[in-house]
Amino acid sequence: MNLQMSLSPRVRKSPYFDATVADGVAAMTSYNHMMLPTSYGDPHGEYWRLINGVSMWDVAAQRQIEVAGPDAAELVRILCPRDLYRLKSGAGWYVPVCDHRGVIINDPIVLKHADDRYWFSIADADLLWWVRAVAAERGLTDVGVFEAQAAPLAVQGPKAGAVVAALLGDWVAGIKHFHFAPAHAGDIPILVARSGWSKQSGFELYLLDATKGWALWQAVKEAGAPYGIGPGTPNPVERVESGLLSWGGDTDDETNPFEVRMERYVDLHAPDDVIGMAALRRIHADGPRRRQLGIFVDHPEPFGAMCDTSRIEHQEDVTGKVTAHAYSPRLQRNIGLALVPSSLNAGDVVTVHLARGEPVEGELTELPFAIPEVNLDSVTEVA
Ligand code: THG
Repeated sequence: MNLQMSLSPRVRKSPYFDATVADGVAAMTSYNHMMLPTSYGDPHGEYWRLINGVSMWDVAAQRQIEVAGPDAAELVRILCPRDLYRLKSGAGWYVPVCDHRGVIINDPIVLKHADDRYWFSIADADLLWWVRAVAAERGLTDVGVFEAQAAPLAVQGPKAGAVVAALLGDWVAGIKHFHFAPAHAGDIPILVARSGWSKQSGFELYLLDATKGWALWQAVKEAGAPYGIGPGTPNPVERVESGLLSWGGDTDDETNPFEVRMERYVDLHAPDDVIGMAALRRIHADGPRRRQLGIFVDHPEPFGAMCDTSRIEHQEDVTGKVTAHAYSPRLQRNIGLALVPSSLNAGDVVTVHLARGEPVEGELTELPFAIPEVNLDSVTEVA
């Protein structure tokens, strides 16, 4: 197949675009109307670099919706079903932004810069229009809502801390989980945060001057060279192993936070005027219809990172779906994320209808996947 995706100004380039091309990016997707690298053509190397070493990702497509002004705090409070009054300046929180039905319409990290200034670091859905509409409908007029010029570059993996310390100084070791601080990489203004879409630890560098994408990429590459840094992308295998949610992939137009293990990010005692609160309380009281679990899929061929969903069947009338498939090199098994009726449990055996071929057997399991303690270097050798 020689299919290409056409580009136009509607699908924007990241400030790191030229640098990722120079380093051999092989595939991209569109995310928040921006190109997002998804492969450098070496899935095996990219996975193990993240697990054992350090990887750098152009995640500029994680756009920042800034909410700033005297009404900002009130607007953000109404948008988030979480006890945000406890969020401190310089920290971020993972939040399920819900509609009036309690359905997740985005799962951003909310970064608080000051009492009157916030960023929503968004997943792939247009939150800007929602935020503006809610502001207008609730009479919150003294607030600006716009896309900030900030472009995250993720540095992820067990050696990420050493690389970011080499780049910015040892003080970065003092940054706590999901906190952030202003910094300079040489003359490049950034925010440095301890966050990132992997469970291998790491940082995100928010570039604040879009003309310096090439320069920041090269600076990180140079600082990381002694640690074997290489380019990567949000990893489709590690994220399934770790059970990290991909909005729009693992969620659909009916998914609420309780179905996808986000209960701990919902405050059921939030005030009644928070959007979705009544629905969330009702869903919580009734019990959610579905639940997200991991699944082991019994298939002889190792899965590539397939985007198709697969239908799950259990005793004919009970159905669900596999929303992400991956071959886990550490478990040496095909795994996936499953959205199934709440009546199903870890240990239940189901039938999986893959996009091609005969139906196969799957076994549901808890998330995140339990990765055994192994000598990772030796696994790298055999895999
Ligand atoms: N970083 C930044 N922005 C982002 C993402 C990111 N925007 C898009 C997308 N990712 C938002 N979605 C997520 C999903 C999961 C996590 C972060 C953002 C995440 N979850 C951990 C978990 O579920 O175990 C930890 C959550 C917590 O500790 O509160 O990290 O990656 N800037």
